[in-house]
Amino acid sequence: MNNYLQLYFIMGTSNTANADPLTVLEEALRGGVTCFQLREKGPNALIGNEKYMFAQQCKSLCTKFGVPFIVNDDIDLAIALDADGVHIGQDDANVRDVRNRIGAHKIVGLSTHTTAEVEEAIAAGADYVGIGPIFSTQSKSDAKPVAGTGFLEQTRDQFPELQIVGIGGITIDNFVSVIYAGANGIATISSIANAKSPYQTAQQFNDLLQRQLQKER
Ligand code: FQP
Ligand code: MG
Repeated sequence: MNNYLQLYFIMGTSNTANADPLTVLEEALRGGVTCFQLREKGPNALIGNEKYMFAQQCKSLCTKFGVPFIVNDDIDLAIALDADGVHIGQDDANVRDVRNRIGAHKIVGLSTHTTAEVEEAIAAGADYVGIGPIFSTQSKSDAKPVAGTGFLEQTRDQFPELQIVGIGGITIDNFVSVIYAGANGIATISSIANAKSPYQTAQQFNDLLQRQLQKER
């Protein structure tokens, strides 16, 4: 699971317009996404047993493709499903508590916006940090102001070994600058979830990412 952050797909049932979310996920996986985060949020989000059932189906698709299945925010759900990990923001939970609850071998990701947060993420044993929004995004109504690649670059300079994924408004046309800034990978909702062909788009991302990451080495 070394390069699992490379092409990190995030989705919930409200992100796929008229397409069936499980079909979109399967296509994205077929196209080569390297990690999946279930982010079931928003006005029409599934809850309770429906959320559980949907999450279980997502997990089994991820397992079929050998891709880590990460749950956004909902630690209980992650534990109930024996998910591969969780992603939390600064206001969601405490990384040390989450780590204690889900276990040493699970993936814990944390959103960070300041150097102090990055230092704490490392100290608390987060596996990776999410940095963004790099560009402007429609996918998150309470997103922070656009940050560009500056903070990511600075974080990479300070912490050469840290696993970093860039997020927010990332597309086929702009992701190169995010890798160039030092990200291990990019996270996206809409560029894949809303693509005409999630399969082709994921594949295209993957090809170009591979090429770009090779150049960096
Ligand atoms: N980075 C990533 C990842 N995933 C995310 N979900 C976020 C950042 C945002 O808690 P948060 O996390 O600030 O907002 P929300 O819970 O609404 O997503 F790094 F994985 F790409
Ligand atoms: Mg959150």
